[in-house]
Amino acid sequence: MNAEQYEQIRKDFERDGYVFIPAFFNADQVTAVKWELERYITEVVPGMPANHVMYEDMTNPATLKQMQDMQKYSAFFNDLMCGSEMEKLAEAVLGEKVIGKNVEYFNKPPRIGKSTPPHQDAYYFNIKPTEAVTMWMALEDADDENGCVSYLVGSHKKGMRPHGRTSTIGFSQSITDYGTAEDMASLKKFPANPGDLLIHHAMTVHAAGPNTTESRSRKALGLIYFGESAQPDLEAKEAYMKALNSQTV
Ligand SMILES: O=C(O)CCC(=O)C(=O)O
Repeated sequence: MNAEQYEQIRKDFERDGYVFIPAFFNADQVTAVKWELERYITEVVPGMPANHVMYEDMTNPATLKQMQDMQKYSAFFNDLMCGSEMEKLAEAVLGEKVIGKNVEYFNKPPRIGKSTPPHQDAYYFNIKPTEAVTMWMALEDADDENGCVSYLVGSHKKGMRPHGRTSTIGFSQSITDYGTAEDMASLKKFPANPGDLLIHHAMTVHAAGPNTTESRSRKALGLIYFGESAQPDLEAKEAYMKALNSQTV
């Protein structure tokens, strides 16, 4: 990618709060990620702490839906996040040096994959300023039937929305006043093919539908970067923890 392309991406990100880059990864790169994922699930997952691995149905390993901090257990995923093209992109959109924080796995198993509640990542991050970005890499086709990601265009400039407890495993918080006419007017869905990349700002409101298909999963990888200006916001963290502990599911 040349300097002009980076600049265009930065401008689009600044205006809309997200960027969609089709075919950012080629087929070989997608295959390499999927291979590592398979190895990881077989060899690493059995020894991972329970809070880093989530299932739709705890009693059924085939329903694996989410994993956290995969960079800590796999040099491959660490290299994908640190010193990589993704890191360069994160720096380009935030306009500062970044620190790779988390490599995540997002799957929606067929039939039972639940919707991703509308949220802003910054609500979970508790940082000030809220300079952070999430990269979402499609590993399989994602569409309306199996739960593609959607954004509210420009929502990164409209402040933090109120969040409340959900019963969704892996996404404990949902925007409580989501769905206004203004929201619906700015809603944009992003069907994606393997290798496509979505990048969103930590303040961008996003969600994804459930997987209603009979046999297609919806696998994706998420990479989170904080800008180096982002510092822990202890006040926000305290409020978040208080809300978390006081709300009932
Ligand atoms: O994959 C999904 O359904 C949601 C992903 C997400 O919320 C994120 O990448 O921040």
